[in-house]
Amino acid sequence: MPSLKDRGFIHPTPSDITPRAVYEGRRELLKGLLAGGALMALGAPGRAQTPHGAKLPGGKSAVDGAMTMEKPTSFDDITAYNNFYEFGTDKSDPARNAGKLVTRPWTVAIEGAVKKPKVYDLDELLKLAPLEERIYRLRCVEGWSMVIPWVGYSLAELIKRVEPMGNAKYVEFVTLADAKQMPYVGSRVLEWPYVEGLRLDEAMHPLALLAFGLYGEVLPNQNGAPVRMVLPWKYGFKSAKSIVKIRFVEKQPATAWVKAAGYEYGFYSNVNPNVDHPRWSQATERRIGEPGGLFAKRRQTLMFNGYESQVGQLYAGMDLKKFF
Ligand SMILES: Nc1nc2c(c(=O)[nH]1)N[C@H]1C(S)=C(S)[C@@H](COP(=O)(O)O)O[C@H]1N2
Ligand SMILES: [Mo]
Repeated sequence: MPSLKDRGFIHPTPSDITPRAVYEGRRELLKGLLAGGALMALGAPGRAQTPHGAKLPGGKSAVDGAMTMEKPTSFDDITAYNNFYEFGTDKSDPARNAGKLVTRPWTVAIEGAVKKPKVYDLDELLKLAPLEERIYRLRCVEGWSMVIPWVGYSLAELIKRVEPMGNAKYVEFVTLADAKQMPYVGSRVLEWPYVEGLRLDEAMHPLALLAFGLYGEVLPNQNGAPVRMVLPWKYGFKSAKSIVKIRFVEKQPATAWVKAAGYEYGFYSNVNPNVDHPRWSQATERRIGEPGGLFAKRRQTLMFNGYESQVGQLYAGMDLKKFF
């Protein structure tokens, strides 16, 4: 099998990523241009401003670990610095290219080993359980992190209703792959659709969130509208965006990143500062939006991204170097 590099792309190393200082510089430039009213003349500037969406408030969550005390990253950073490869490989591509994604009507098909398979309409899904606010840390495998106030409910709420059968051992998430709307679907960056997966007990954990919004508003398209997963103890790529199908299966799903580079990205991909990526350390991380740009002090990455007391039991007795 050809390596990702031969196919023209590889999940970037931290040094490949647009240096924050450059990115911040562009922002300052953009602010200056806005102040001077010169934006119209410029065409497409470096940073697209995301308009605010319809309100979607969430109530207080009683789930243990649902509310980190850390300061949320700004709406502008959360919506301008994204990985969503269907829309491009630069951090600024999703904000630029996802604006026209049609997110209504939208359905999510529940299939496979369940007693009650069903195609849910988005509006039905939104009413399935009370929406909660969950402030989670998100740690990307590339070595940066954010704090995001999501709106959604535990995926377990949906799983309970469809009644998995005894042979349902894993859950597979299949996301939209529409080349007409997504310019990189068809490119050789990854195999499309983008597929992710969890063991059923991971999927049932109350922290595993089915998210519909952030900052009390419907999800911006670049953040995975209209519905996505958020798994705060795993690297960001496990949290599939723009989900169209959830399948209950007996065998471990073949996920997009494992297929692309299984020696670098494992099925579990729990945040673990003691297991390095083959090409870089996972011991520390850079918090997006903190002053200092590239030279800001890096934070220590925490085991299971700081959610060890909540999720550690799921992995009791497992060799985490082997099951990375
Ligand atoms: N469908 C899809 N989901 C995806 C991705 C993607 O490329 N396609 N990227 C993942 C990665 S690498 C990260 S870090 C998170 C980023 O989520 P955010 O942009 O909301 O912060 O989304 C994940 N979900
Ligand atoms: Mo990521």
